[in-house]
Amino acid sequence: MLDLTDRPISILVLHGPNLNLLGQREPGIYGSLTLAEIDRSLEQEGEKLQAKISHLQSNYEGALVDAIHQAVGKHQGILINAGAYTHTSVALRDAIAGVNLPTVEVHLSNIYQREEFRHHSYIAPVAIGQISGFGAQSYLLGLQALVHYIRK
Ligand code: CA2
Repeated sequence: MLDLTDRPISILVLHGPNLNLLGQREPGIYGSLTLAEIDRSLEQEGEKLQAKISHLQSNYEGALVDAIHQAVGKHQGILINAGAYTHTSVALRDAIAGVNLPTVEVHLSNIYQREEFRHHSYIAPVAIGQISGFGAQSYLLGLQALVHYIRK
């Protein structure tokens, strides 16, 4: 018999612009793991949480908007590091608000300890929560929080 914890959950992980450069430059700010390594660790964490992970990185705002729209009916939640679009994109915010899927915003760095322009997030008001400053661990913490939120 199925109980709530047995429900199959599928999570869409979105990485925004320049995150494909991870592990190659700026390890002091963003850590030394590559994006592929972060995705692999999310898949492993997903296995523990019984959640399937699909991931996409794009440097194009419209591609991220399209992926959010296409998540409806396919995924139960979104984990997003929108990169610099966090601080600029009304389009991403409107897409997240429009699909009404629980979304967790994550950042590798602590955006509030950095330049003033990084302190504002267009995503935060439409996300169920935000995790910022724990390096690659931010993604894992975000995934745990999202899956627990969906199952509750
Ligand atoms: O801390 C984060 O995760 C950020 O979302 C990363 C974005 C930045 O614009 C946000 O303010 C905070 C930048 C991602 C760029 O990643 C790079 C990785 C290696 C080398 C250069 C950029």
